[in-house]
Amino acid sequence: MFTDENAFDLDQVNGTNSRNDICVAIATPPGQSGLAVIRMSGPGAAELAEPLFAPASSRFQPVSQMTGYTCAAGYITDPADGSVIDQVVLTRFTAPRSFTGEDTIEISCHGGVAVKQSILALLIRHGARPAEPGEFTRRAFMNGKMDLTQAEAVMDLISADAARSAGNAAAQLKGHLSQLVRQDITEIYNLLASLELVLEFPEHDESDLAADQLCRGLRPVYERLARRIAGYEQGRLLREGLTVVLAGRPNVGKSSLLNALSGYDRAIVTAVPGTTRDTVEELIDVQGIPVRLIDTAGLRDTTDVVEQIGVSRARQAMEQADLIFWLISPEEDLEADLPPDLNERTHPALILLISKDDLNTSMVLRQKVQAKWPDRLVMTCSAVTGEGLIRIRDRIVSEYESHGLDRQEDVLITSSRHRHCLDKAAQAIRQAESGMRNGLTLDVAAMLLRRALEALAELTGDQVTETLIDTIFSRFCVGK
Ligand SMILES: Nc1nc2c(ncn2[C@@H]2O[C@H](COP(=O)(O)OP(=O)(O)OP(=O)(O)O)[C@@H](O)[C@H]2O)c(=O)[nH]1
Ligand SMILES: [Mg+2]
Repeated sequence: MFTDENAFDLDQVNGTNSRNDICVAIATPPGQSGLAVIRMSGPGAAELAEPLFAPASSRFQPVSQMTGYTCAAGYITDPADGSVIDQVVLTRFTAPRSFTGEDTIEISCHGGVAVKQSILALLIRHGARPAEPGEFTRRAFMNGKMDLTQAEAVMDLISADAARSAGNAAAQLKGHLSQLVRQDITEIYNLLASLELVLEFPEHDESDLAADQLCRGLRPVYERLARRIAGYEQGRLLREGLTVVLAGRPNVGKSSLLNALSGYDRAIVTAVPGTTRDTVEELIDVQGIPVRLIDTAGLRDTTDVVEQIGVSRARQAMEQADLIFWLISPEEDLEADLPPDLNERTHPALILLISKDDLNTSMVLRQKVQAKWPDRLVMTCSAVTGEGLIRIRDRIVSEYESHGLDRQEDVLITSSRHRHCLDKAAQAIRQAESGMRNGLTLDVAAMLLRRALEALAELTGDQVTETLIDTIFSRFCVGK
């Protein structure tokens, strides 16, 4: 039950809605917890908090006189009637040394829903405004504390499900992506500068030389951009997870394998063929890679309406899969007609997985299966003994890694926005380069380079529109 604890009717709130007023929000997740943090940022935040906070000891300074990075224990009290709302620890950050770059107060209070709400309401009554989604990060960006890719990384970090995704977001948070892109920007600028020199002083007539130099200079820039774009596919998988589908005929052990891989009894397992009637999805972490593992209804012709829907969902899941394990059980009659999918299917990443290896028939079966489908990789496993599970995980990892073209690249492009900007820049550079070889005039080449620079500046946020900023930050949660 997630109520929106930060929801306030904006009409009730006095004061302006300008971007540098004081905004406040509960920064910790909704619901009950041991502790919660309420965060308030904007010029005058300390003065606002001062009359509402009674320090626990006379040794503590009044809030407005506390120095940055210090905290004080005390009580949040309502001056209207002197009632104590909660015992808290208040931390002061002074501008510009805070996350947002503004004066910031953080109140660590107890995590009861009523307590958090009362403190939030009190601060709002005394002049703060409920923060919009992502407003704290937006302020940090506006105040030059971080660039756009770093701000986006903050959000990725919050929503990262697996260690590698978090690691990549953390690298972007450190600004690695922008650093790389800024190197490209500098190089393109230098090339543009020498080009414009020739354009401005045509009497020197060095245009042939300039064209030659430019072509040679642009090639490596283009190649780097292209490499980064190629890394997007891997970055996307890191962000959205690799989709791995367990498919096969009824009763071959798909659900049992899902349970074994996810470590708990997620899906129902019975000896009755046709147990699973819908797709069952579980997000698991395989060596730091987020994996959407999907168990499907066993494929067979059936008159049962519910099962029919399940079968068509199973086919859909297979179509969207990055990797399919097609399970074959030793109990299955190999000579009987297998679903036509398997014969005709051209999914590049379909692996034949002989299940129930503990039944001890697999060696012969394996040879038979391999003979029947010589082009496919054949593996074995048992959900009962756990045999083969490590190989399955390793296979998932190598599938993931096969999408990565350049492993030296230490930051992956994960956002489609970034990819779009890189695409635009790379295209412009390529046009300039190939155009110059075919007699493109220098001024057109210069225009193309400027277009590439604009696209890259949009990526780092050095040159963005208000609308774009709004779109990006609206994806954030309130309190961040
Ligand atoms: N011996 C042995 N039995 C298994 C193994 N995996 C599954 N089984 C048994 O096979 C039967 C079917 O297992 P499920 O996991 O429900 O198979 P399924 O492919 O999900 O079946 P449907 O959902 O009906 O398509 C159950 O009785 C399981 O206990 C295994 O590795 N070894
Ligand atoms: Mg099942």
